[in-house]
Amino acid sequence: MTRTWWKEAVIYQIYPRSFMDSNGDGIGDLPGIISRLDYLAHLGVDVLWLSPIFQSPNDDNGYDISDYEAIMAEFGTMADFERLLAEAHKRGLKVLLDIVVNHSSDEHPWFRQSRSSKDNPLRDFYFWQPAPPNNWKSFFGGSAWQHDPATGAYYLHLFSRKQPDLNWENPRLRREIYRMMRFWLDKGVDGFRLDVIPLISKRTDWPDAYEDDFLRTVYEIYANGPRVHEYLQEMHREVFARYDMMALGEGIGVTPANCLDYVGEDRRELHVLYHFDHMFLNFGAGGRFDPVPWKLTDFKAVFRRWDEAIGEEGWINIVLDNHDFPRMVSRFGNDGPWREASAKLLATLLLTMRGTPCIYQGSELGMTNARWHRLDELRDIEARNAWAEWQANGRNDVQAFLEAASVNGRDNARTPMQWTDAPHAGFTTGMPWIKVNENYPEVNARKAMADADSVFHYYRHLMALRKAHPTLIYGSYRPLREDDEQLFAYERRDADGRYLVLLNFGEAEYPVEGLVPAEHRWLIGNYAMPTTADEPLRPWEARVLELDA
Ligand code: TEU
Ligand code: CA
Repeated sequence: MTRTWWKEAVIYQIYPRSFMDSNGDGIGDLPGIISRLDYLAHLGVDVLWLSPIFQSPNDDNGYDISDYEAIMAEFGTMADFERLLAEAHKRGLKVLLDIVVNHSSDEHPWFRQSRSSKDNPLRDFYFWQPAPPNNWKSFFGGSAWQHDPATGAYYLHLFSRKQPDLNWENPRLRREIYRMMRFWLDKGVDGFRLDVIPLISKRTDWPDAYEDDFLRTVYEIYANGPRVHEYLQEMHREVFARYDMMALGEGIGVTPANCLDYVGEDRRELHVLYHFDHMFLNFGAGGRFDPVPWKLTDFKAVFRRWDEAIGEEGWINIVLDNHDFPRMVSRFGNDGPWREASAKLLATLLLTMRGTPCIYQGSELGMTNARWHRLDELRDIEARNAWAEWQANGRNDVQAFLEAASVNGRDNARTPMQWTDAPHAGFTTGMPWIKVNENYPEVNARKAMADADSVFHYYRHLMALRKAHPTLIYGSYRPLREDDEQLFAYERRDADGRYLVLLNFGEAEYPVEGLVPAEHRWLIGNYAMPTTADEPLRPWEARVLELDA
């Protein structure tokens, strides 16, 4: 197991649109991020992952790119970006760009040319069919095949109609992508987060999808296509191998069975990936807007399956929330009376699990889901399309939809970062593009930084602990009491140390008899150090103990 910076780093994901607005237009921007770099350095993270900052019509908030080598006008200029990169590097912060190469925007010049005529030289940069060859559905609802009047043909889009899939079968397209990647790495960017990268190889025999099981279709048909590893090995040769960089794949559709095909050190493809198995646990048959209960034993089993699969051969990114999922404290914790305790407990899981942790903006404050009271408050295309689909299926219960959106909608993670108790939480002096969570007077960075016992400072202490005890990075992972529905407990161990992590996922006290060896030292926790060795775990209590090796 080689030791590298990207295994030891803690990543912080910024959703630029909602992070900090510098010019009062209500939209976050690059100068806004620059103004908050000292905050991020103080927090103690190492790598910034910026969600897409490239030119885009923002149909899917930047995940629909119309110019891969220009900065989105609303976010600023290339000069702003170069200043951000220099200022970040000055503070020892690395920067990953989020690039979306499975699809472009339909406003990209490539697509404008491709759709213009059947014999345009760029026609085969995308997938065109005379008629839909199968029943594929988009992640955002409706058919994945869109009729285009200009040539009377249909093009493929696994996401929105404005996100046509790029045709990776075409070597000229691939060469263009690799050149673009080198353009950014030559500027000093430290790596990429590669959006839905397991989807880039299509099954061009166009087999039918599973009508009533979208996730199975994603795992078995959309992802892990016949040439995906050929493309990634070529990408590694043409791009990654030439730089000291991090290639972090969004591993939609990857399983414990095939993860090493993507991140095995000998594969020379990706360095790290994150997976979705625990993130989809509460998606019912109807997907995100059909939330179902989840069990802690299933949640724990995901971590064990993935740790066993990755073993000593590969590496993964540990994620508990991001811009595509509800806030972790609302989803896996308790955003009521135990908000701070459970936010710290989840931070303990995130930062003592084996893998590179990723903190999503605002998680360090214990930010929560918002309550969505009206449809016109929702901004996410996935939500808007889902509501249209509900109505098309005769479901007009707005309250039920808003309840589902409040539990599982992506907008929950996209409400503005809460900096102070000033209007709009200090995010903007204008009208924010999306509403601010009503709890910003209590939940904000200024208040957290002034409170030694805040979630913010707990994250700082955990990151310092992780750096001081590399066993928490590289040590083995051994789960305990896997069939317990309240306790998440595990050991981390190697030649340099042995640690026990105890996480009480509930309000009831939990006895520690039989769990804690007589010889141990309490290192950190979200309550004061226990007064006796057998003190039961208090509601939502997290404890990290050092044991004799
Ligand atoms: O996400 C892909 C993805 O897996 C999520 O969109 C999720 O599966 C989906 O929301 C199901 O409910 C990436 C980006 O992170 C996301 O923001 C983009 O919308 C998507 O790709 C298309 O680029
Ligand atoms: Ca702005």
